[in-house]
Amino acid sequence: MKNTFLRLLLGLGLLAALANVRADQPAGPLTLWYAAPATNWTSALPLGNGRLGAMVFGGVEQEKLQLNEDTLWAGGPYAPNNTNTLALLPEARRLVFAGKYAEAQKLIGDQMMSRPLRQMAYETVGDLRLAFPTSGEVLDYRRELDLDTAVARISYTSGGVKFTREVFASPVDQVIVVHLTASQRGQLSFTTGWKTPQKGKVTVAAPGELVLRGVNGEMQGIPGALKFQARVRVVAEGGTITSNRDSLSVANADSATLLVAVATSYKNFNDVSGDPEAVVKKQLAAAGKKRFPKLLAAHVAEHQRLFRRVTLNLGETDAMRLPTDERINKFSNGQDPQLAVLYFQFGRYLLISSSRPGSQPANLQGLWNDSMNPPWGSKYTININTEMNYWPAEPGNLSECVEPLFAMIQDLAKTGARTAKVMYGARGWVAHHNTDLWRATGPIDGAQYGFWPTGGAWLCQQLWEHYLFTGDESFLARAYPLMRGASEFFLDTLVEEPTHQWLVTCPSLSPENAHPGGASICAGPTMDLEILRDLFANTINASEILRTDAALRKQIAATRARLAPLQIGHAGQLQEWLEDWDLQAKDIHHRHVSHLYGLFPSDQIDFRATPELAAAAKKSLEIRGDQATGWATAWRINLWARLHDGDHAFSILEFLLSPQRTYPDMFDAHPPFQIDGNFGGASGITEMLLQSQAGEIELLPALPKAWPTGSVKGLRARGNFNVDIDWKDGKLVSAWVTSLSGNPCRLRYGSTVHAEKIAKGKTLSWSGDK
Ligand code: FUC
Repeated sequence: MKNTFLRLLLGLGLLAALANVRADQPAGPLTLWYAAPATNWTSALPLGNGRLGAMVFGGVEQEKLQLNEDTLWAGGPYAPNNTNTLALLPEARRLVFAGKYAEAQKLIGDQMMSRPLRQMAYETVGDLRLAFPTSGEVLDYRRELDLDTAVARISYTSGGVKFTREVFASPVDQVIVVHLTASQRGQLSFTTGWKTPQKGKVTVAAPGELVLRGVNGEMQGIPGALKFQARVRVVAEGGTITSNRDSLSVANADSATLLVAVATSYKNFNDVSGDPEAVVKKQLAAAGKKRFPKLLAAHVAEHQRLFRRVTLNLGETDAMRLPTDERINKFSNGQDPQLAVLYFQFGRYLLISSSRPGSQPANLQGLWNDSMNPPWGSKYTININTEMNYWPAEPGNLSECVEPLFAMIQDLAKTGARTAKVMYGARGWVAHHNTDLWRATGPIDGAQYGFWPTGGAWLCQQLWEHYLFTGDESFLARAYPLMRGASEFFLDTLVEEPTHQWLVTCPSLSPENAHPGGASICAGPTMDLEILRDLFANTINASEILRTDAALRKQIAATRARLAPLQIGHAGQLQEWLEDWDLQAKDIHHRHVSHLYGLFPSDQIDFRATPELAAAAKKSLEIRGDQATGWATAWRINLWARLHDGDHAFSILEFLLSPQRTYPDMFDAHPPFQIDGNFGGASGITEMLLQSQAGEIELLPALPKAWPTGSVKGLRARGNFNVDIDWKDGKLVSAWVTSLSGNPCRLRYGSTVHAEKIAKGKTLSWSGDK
């Protein structure tokens, strides 16, 4: 870059960077900021309103907004159930119980998987590009994302004129808004146009409006069945707007506002008859009636309604004045506790931006994807990743952001009922390790990853958690049929293993780990039994609360009692499989720690209630090691927090928040980018400060030495409590617990316990004494 200031800045490092923090541009504590434009996608800044996403690059001469709409996926409605599977199930089971695992895996892989073998991918819309005239020397360049307002800002001075860009994705007006200003009249000129890898055509619609019409891609032989439309309207103050063949040029304006609307013809997984043109026209007509300040104010108010519910303070240092990418490079120096706050709040920001009522749930990349063929299709991997996305939601006071996941489970209960019937001859519904926009539920990719029938059952855990956190009985009435259907599938498909006559899943696998039998396929992996113990308990509890299905309840309870138990192996570890295989597995450091589901997110293994199992889980964690892919690292933080070892959890957080696992824009690096690590990391930070499983609200259960003094406000605990905590010198100062349902409350700080029924709406303050 021909920019002497920037070169000096890079050369002088810290000092120059500090000097760049100008008095008129303070870096708010919840701001990500950079001294240069993004050079690649994982440096660009994410915006989203749940449905519409943008990655903002902030180039001086070329602005690029890479856009997503969350229903733009490949393919169309399809039903990939394999009609041969059912007849082959007995033979697959026979092979597994005869110890012929590799043969079972081969049979399954060759003949029992979904057709097609892969699911559909999430696709980019393309880019909105803005080309600005060549600039002279650029001074005071700054690019930032303010998490508190959900606005990205770019500013710089060129030729004595200060230029600014503000960009946001409004959940209120359902458009992306780009506002451009210049400090002197008539100085703003640019040309804008679409660029897309999709099959699309660009036309000028009305004066100042540019339309991209397209159809989605074919995949795996499933033809693209979606139409989509992206439409930008340019409004300029002063100057002129000229329509070119496939672009619009603004010349000598004072300021300009671009409104961007995108929609597809997706209505639901079975219906693609929507009219995207009608939708975007309506959205632009409505948003176009409002001036920029009004659009901005409505956007900020709606964002802050959710975002501002939680505040976290872990102490502030001078390191906060550095650009965010430099802070990530230096986090392990231990001088920047506030970066953990930024990471936590970035997680909450990403959830608000990628999952709002009415949108699709957050996928492997949340909402943000610049490719037609992203890693793992940017789908919903439900053997950990999608569940992890929602771990921070309830404790992080973003309960309504889980709604898209609930809607997806409702869809899966329909498509998965077909899979249950056709492929297993069973009642209820089943989903395997992945799903997509079309809610495919069969086993995919390969037997060793895909033939795992417990994905839907795990998702159901989120239904029960929502009830535990909110106490919402009408929600439970909606959730119960989904839980019952998931349970029924297993009532019909669990089988007796020959040695102990325990009930187990078969064939199944412990996500995606190969055991020493030369395969992943096995019977009764520990994780399945843990998930089923939860699913069955939740279904029983819900049926009691709702006073329904007494006979079924009994049957579920009898089945639950016969599930294979948790076992401790010869190394003192929690066994991952029915057999004591852990130390002979091919990869004893495997990223998945599936059998530790019982410790987190579940509470079947508890630090106090089941100390032997907790010690075994700890042993398993030690064998696995601390460093893994992004999400797997994040899971380990949560697990160590549940083991009440805050310093160990923190040391893993240091790795997660290093350049090895965090990109410059703070996106999680699997690598490649995958958003689950962001959400799992935010959850891990919460678990260090507050836990509420096992019938207690525990304050500061895993506070690391690195955070001696701080406060958190607005976290939520099971039982529908709001919790604020202050601590100093590593000790609790005071907690304020507000009961939102009037439930009994049992508080714990270390070995001190206090039980009190706080009346609904009342707050108890407690300093940790009896
Ligand atoms: C699971 C994990 C991988 C990756 C993929 C999307 O298969 O094992 O690490 O996260 O999902």
